[in-house]
Parts: sequence; C-alpha cells; structure tokens
Amino acid sequence: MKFCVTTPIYYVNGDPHIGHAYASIAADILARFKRLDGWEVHFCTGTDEHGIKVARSAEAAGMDVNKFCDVTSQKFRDLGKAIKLSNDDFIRTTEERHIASSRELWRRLAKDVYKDSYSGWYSARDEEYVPEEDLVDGKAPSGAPVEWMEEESYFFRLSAYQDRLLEFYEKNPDFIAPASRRNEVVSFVKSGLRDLSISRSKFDWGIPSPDAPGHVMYVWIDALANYVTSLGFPENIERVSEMMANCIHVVGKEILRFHAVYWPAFLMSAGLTLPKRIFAHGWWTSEGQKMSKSIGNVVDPQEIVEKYGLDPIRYFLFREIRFGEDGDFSENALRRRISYDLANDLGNLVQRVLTFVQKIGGLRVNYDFGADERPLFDDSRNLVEKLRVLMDKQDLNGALGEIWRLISFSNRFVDHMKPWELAKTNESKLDLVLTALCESIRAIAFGIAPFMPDTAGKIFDFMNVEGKSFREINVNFTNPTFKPPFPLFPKE
Ligand code: ME8
Repeated sequence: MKFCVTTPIYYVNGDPHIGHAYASIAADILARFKRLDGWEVHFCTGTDEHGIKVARSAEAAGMDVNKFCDVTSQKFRDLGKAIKLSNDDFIRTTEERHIASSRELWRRLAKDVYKDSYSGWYSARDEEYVPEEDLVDGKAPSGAPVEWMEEESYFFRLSAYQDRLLEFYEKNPDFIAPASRRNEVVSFVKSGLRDLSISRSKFDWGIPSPDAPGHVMYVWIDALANYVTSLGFPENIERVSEMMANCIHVVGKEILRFHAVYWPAFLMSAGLTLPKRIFAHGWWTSEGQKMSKSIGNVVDPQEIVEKYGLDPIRYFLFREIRFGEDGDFSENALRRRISYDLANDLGNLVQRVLTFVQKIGGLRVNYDFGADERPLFDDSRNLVEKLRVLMDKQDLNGALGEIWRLISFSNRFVDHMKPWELAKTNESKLDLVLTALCESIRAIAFGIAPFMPDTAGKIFDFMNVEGKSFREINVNFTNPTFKPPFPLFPKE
C-alpha cells in the first residue's frame, strides 16, 4: 500500500505566505492520515529555483542567484518546520539529482521535440507564454505584464496529445478534482492545443537542455520533473511507477493547466506512469481583499501561528471552506472557530470527561454496553471508516465535519447521562458511560491527529495511548491510568 502526495514547489522569488502554507498543510494532512492508516507514504515539497522570475528577483536584490536561492529556499524549509510538515523529502531544483533527472526526462521526450523559432508574448510573473488573443488590455489574463520574445527554441508536440489526453480524462473521471475544475481543463484541451516552447536560448538561468547547445529548459519542464526526481527517477523506475500510480498532486487552481495538461502529456511521451489525481485548491483572500504587498494584507504564516498557535490555524484553513473553493482569511472568523469549535466543543469535552475520570480515581472499564451507550461506541469505532471515504476524495472539510458530529454527540451524551449524578446513584452505569466516552475521545483524537497533530498528541498523552496507528482504536481499554488533563485551548 503505497501513497504519494506532493505540494507545488514554490518559487524562491519572494517570502512564503499563507497560500504556500495552505497547500503544504493540505498535503501534510493527507500524508499523516495515510501513515496512521498503515500506508507507506512519500510526501514531497520543495522549491522551484530556475527561470526569469527568480533570476530577476536575485538581480533586484543585488545578490548572486545561487546565494539568493539558498537564502530563500531556507525560508521555505523554516516555514515547513513552523507548520510541522511531515515531508519525507524537500527538493530544490538546483540540486544535482534534479538536474540529472530533468535532463533524462528531456531526452525521453526527444521523439516529440523539434527546433523552430518562437516569437510571442511571455509573462515572467506567471512564467508562461500568452497567446496574443488571450491578452487583456495588453496584459496576461492574470494581470501580469508581458514582454515580446523572439528566439530560437525547441518545441514539444503538445498538439499531438490532444486526443490522447481527452481519452485519458474520459477513462479517468477522477483524475482532475474538484469536478468543476475538470470541466475547465477538458474544454481547454478540446479548444485545441498548440505546441509548447520548451527551451530558452536568450537566457541561461536554467537546466541546460541535453543535445541542444545554448538552450536551457523552460522552467516548467524542470519544475514538473521534480515529482519524479523526488521518487528516484531515473534510477528507480519501479518506485516511480508504483508511487505515481497512487500520487496526488495538490496544486493551486492557477497552475492546474500545467499539471493536468502538460505534465500528463510529457509523462505519456516519456513512457512514465501518470499520477492518480491533480487536486486544485482555491485561493484565500485576506479580510475580504486580494492579498497584496501593496495593500499590506499578506498573511504571514509564521506570524499568525505565533499569535494563535499552529493547530488552530491548521484547523481553520480546512474547516472554514470546502477544500477546492476560495475562502476569506479573517482574524474574527479564526477567533470564532477557536472559541466555539476548539475550546467549547472539543476542549470542553476532553476536559470534563477526563477530569471526571481522575476525580473518581481512574476509569473502571466496562464494555457491557446497553442501548444508551451502544450508539456512541459504534460511532466511535466507525469513525475512521467514514473518514477514509472522505479523505480518499480529499474532502478535508467533510472529514472535520464528521469528527465534529462525534464531538457534538459526545457532548450531548454527557449532558444527557449526567455522570456527576450517576456517581452518586449508579456506579456501574457510570462505568459504562465513561468507558463509552473515553472510546469516543480516543477516536476523536485519532480523527483530528492528521489535522492537529499537537492537540491529538496531548490527548493521547492524557490517555496513555500511543497514537501511531488507527488500529489502536479497535483495542479495548483495560482499566488504564490516565494523566490529569489540562485545557487544550485555554481562553485568554
Ligand atoms: O506556481 N491562496 O510557485 P508559486 C491560496 N513554482 N493559495 C495561494 C495563494 C493564495 N492567496 N497565493 C498563492 C508556482 N497560492 C510554481 C509551481 S509546481 C511543479 C511549480 C498558491 O510560488 C498557488 O495557488 O507561485 C500555488 O499553488 C502556490 O501557492 C504558489 O506557488
């Protein structure tokens, strides 16, 4: 059982922002879930360091480009630590292993590559060629400025892949998710594909194209190749094939076309296995406005984590909106989530049940459940199976919804069963009620573990649960000694 998940590799032209943290945390959640579920996982992230945009940013900073890449790439590594990414690899496109891998990929495309000359518009910000008819008021559709370019270039015969791609989408209806995005891609391909310029000759910050003196690769070829480099291409083709077959590329919606059209065409041409799915996520605005340096509302992930804690941010990003849609990041909305969902619902449940268990001298396990406790017990034991179905669709928001259903059910159960009264009147009933509640808290802790690893870790620690595998959920407690809990989300 092998599973691979990737984030986009980030351009090192600027500092990391919440958009980068978002894609990375999404991939991290998927990776952690699969590991808990017993899968062998490869989770890769990294930095995209070639191309005009990066070269120009280095120049503007008055720095040598290699040095500039070292400094900025490190900031992305640091972000990874701050948001607790569990990545197995961090790839830089300037690494030797990647240069070798990209050059090998290029060689394998040879039958579909020809030399010609390119003349047209290029957007350095998007690192993308813009067809004349797509210009809007002389700019790229993204609003980025374009510049005229004329040079000798190698082309990839993308036009030859139109029918094969359409057939592939048809046969693999879940290749592109969410479904609305799939329709966009299909109509783009149906409208006709042009051959793609894949080398630059008037510019040299890139990987030299093999057998093409004076040419470096178009940055997107080199960038997309990162996914197979990380899996060991070209040495370890077997691993590349096995992992790619069950690989999810998490990407932002604006780079879907590169991943869902160009990348599969390159892989088909090179005779490599296509990934299982490209999942396109939406964009965050900040306090109702597009994030922009000039407005000064760019959310700095490290700052916000310092202010509110990591787990609340990880929770908020996937609870506030459906994964795939756009959302608005506002501190008020975040505070509401912390106060209601985290402190009131989750924090209180754990606190009141485990404190009560302490008060009566520990849990006296009793699994002879009756009609009162059985539904809660069944829901707890069935939680992971429900999450599995949702996580396989990358429905992260749905998964949190499911976990919170169990949290609400558990809280209602406490209110209804009133353990503090049972302690005086019916001790054996109390044992049943508390056993069922500890079962639900343990299942909840496993459910939230991929999303909020620190919080889950605290609950596991209170309950002396190892917390390494979902299989632990199916093992009955045996009169455990728990530790006294402390509030998970203390109110300021
Ligand atoms: O595109 N909200 O790199 P990049 C959500 N190097 N996500 C956002 C966002 C926002 N406001 N702003 C940006 C590249 N992003 C290429 C990828 S992969 C082979 C090469 C996301 O540094 C955006 O959607 O521009 C994209 O997925 C990532 O951050 C940006 O990356």
